[in-house]
Amino acid sequence: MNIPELSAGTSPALIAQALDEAGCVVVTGLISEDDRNAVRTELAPHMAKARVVQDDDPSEFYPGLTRRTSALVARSPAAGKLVLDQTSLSLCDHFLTPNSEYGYQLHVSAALEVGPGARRQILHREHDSFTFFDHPRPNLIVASMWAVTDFRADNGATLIVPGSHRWPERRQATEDEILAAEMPAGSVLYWLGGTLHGAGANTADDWRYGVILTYSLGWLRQEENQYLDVPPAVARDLPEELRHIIGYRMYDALGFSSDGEVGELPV
Ligand SMILES: O=C(O)CCC(=O)C(=O)O
Ligand SMILES: [Fe+2]
Repeated sequence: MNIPELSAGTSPALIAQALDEAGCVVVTGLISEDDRNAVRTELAPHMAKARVVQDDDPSEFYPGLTRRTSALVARSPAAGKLVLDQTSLSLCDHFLTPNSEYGYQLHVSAALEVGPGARRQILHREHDSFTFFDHPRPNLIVASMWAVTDFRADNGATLIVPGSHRWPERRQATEDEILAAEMPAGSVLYWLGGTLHGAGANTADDWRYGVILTYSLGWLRQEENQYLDVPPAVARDLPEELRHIIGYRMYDALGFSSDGEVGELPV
């Protein structure tokens, strides 16, 4: 099975169909160069502080020779714009709303740079924390990786196993089933919570720069604690839709707070 590739402007229904069938899909041409540059510029002071581990520990989730920063909604308005991208939201509507009638939420935000010499990341599934559900698990997560630079097989493009979202838990991927999601800067790779994937090894001289944004059902615990990463004093000034998607709102009876009328910030 291959990674389907579609271009921006393709109907949301066709993108959703490809993602459903393969468990992954690349959509090209979704972010402009200006927006990519804005993300990099806004995050640069935070990336500069990221510690790059030189001695790789093979059991660590994140390989050495990589750089990461989170809390993107607080740190980068340009990344906040990506969180609300219409293609992403339409995929969340399709895959998450049936299991989460009061809405979905941002689950993780991070900029991930893979440096020369970095090893391959351990293949994993984004929904691995939700062990309560038996395999194959229901749709809990939609994930996206935004290519800020070109993603090539030799500079650490995300590795993905098409079709693995429907596999039994124990089935291991063979090498020929693991594909590099090569895509030009400005593209996005989408995958489902059950699809096996991980960052590729970087055998080239340049750093691969990607922004991962994942979304989950509104009644699950978020992987990134948005209330700490985007505290009320920051959330108050965000566009309402962005504040809502990071969790400053009620999900039915869940999430009230004594300070807000319905679990939302007073504005
Ligand atoms: O960096 C990548 O290509 C993948 C990262 C990833 O899968 C993760 O952080 O969960
Ligand atoms: Fe992942």
